[in-house]
Amino acid sequence: MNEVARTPLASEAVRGRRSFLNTAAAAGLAGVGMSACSEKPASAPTAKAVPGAHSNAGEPGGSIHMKPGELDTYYGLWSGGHNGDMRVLGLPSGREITRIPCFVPDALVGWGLTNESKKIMGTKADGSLKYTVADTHHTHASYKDGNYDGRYAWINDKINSRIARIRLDYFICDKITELPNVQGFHGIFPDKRDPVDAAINHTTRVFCGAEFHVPLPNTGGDLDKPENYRSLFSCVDAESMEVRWQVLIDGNCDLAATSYDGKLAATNQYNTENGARFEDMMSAERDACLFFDVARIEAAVKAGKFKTIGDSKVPVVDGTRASNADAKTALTAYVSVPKNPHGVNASPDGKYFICAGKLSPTCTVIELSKVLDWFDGKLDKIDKAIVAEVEVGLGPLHTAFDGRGNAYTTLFLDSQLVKWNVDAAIKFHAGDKNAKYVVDRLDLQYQPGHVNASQSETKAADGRWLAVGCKFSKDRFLPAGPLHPENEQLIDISGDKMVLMADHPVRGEPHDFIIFKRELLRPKQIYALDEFPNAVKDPKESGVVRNGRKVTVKMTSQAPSFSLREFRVKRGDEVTLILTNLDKVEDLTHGFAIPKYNVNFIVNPQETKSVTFIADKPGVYWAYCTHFCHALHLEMRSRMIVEA
Ligand code: K7E
Ligand code: CUA
Ligand code: CA
Repeated sequence: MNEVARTPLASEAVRGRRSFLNTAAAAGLAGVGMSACSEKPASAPTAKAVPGAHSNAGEPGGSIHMKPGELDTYYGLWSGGHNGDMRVLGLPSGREITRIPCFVPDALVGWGLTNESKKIMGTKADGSLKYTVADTHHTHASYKDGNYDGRYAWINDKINSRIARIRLDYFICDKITELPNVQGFHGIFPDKRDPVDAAINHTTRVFCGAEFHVPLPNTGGDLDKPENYRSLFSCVDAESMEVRWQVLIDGNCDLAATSYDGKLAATNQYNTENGARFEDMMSAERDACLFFDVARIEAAVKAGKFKTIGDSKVPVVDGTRASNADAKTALTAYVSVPKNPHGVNASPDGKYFICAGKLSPTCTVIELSKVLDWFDGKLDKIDKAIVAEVEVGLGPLHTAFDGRGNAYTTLFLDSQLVKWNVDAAIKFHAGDKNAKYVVDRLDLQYQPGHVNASQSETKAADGRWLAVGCKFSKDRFLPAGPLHPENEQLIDISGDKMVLMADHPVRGEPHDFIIFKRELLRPKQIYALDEFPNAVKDPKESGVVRNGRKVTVKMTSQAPSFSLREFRVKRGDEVTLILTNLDKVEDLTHGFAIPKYNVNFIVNPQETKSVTFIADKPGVYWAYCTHFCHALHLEMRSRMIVEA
């Protein structure tokens, strides 16, 4: 009887669900209805009464566990370190969603194997890749009105002085530029608006600092004269990715930052000594934070006041101390900071640049308006732009912000995160010894490097989440041999006290990352055929075209088959195979592998890729789809016949 009694209730529930779906469909929201897993919105307050039924994700103090099917509220773009890629994370869960290959080959997508990716990466005369190693550190995204606009992100390769651009519509690398005449290219930062044209309120330049000194040009001269080695600060055009100009400086560059008004770029310098040996680089008591007046530099370039170095055609202006002593014409300003500083970060209110001390237990706060006063001849000494220099702990490296006036600095030696109030630090520095600027401290595991908070480097800093890249994980994860992962820790900063929420192992070594609201991106999930000039737009265009020993094989894919069941070439032919995936269904990716020919790549919906190889081994080769696509995925093949 009980069963019978319950039946009407169950069918009511079914009817309720159906009618919900129908309502949604009627309102033109069928897609939303289909993906919703309950009649109640996930954030319905009543759900909280049921433990475990609601993730609380996104609420202060809430869980960061995502229920199955629940999407993260933030994107994280993480540098992939010496894996040479960029990683995309969902936050607050910390789930890795994808990796975007840039500087080094990637076997999943065929990056470094396809002709299109090789063209972006750069090849030698024989067609092989120019570089297969990289060391990515910093990633930053393009701005509009002081916030991310979802167009591009950039990432650096320190080893080979390259900067890569990521298109954030497709999450792919589309350009790589190698900077001339520099080594140890480290910090990058996009500008946030134009210094002159007020109508340009978005990123048009990316600034790049070079850490190592080299002979200029580095072609065999001055080998044993380190005192002649120099370092350059470079500006890359955000659209063309050409190097616009470079500045010859005293000392080196480390990290980079830009002002919200577009007027200044900055870099911290730990080696103002121009030392070539360890001890020399630490001999001076104070190093510098170096500011660049972007408009003046570009005026100097326009006026022809530059030289070029070696084979490079890039204009190089003189930003050395001796040539820039007169504030009213200076291109550069050297603000002194305690010895061997690390990161420099601009506060989201646009007022301050903060240099972390590294070897000094301090952070130095430099006021932007005072630096501008110096350039205008209104401030007699540039160091008067320093409005605070306060002790925060041992080994300060990088600083993030919450948009509520607090800074969060990693302390590498103390293995801590220190939360400190910038206004209170300024008051303390001005003599108010009652001003308590340290708000909170949190132990980290272990030895933190970069730190960033959600939206921290934008005007929309929201003080919600903060992540720290810990350089050592030691005992935090299951032991898996001598190589330990790094420990990315997630911290809730929405309250007065910082709360450690999660440890995530990551493969070494991400260094830097940014975290921003998911609404800022509108990624496309299907390519446009027109993005590819060589697209095979119709299966009828498929076939083999011979031009002497060069053979072009055109093919399309539509689950579960390739347009050519077989194709014939002759031994010794140079074969270029072009494959367009004509499937338009989201998530319907195919692979294409040829045994013994070292070929494997994938084509996403409406994407075209090509590979070129010499058919040097006669025989039958079953080219097959490597990416699960259909119930008949295993049958999805083409037969390459190489005639002897
Ligand atoms: Cu501190 Cu390359 Cu930004 Cu590493 S750098 S942590
Ligand atoms: Cu196509 Cu698997
Ligand atoms: Ca130094």
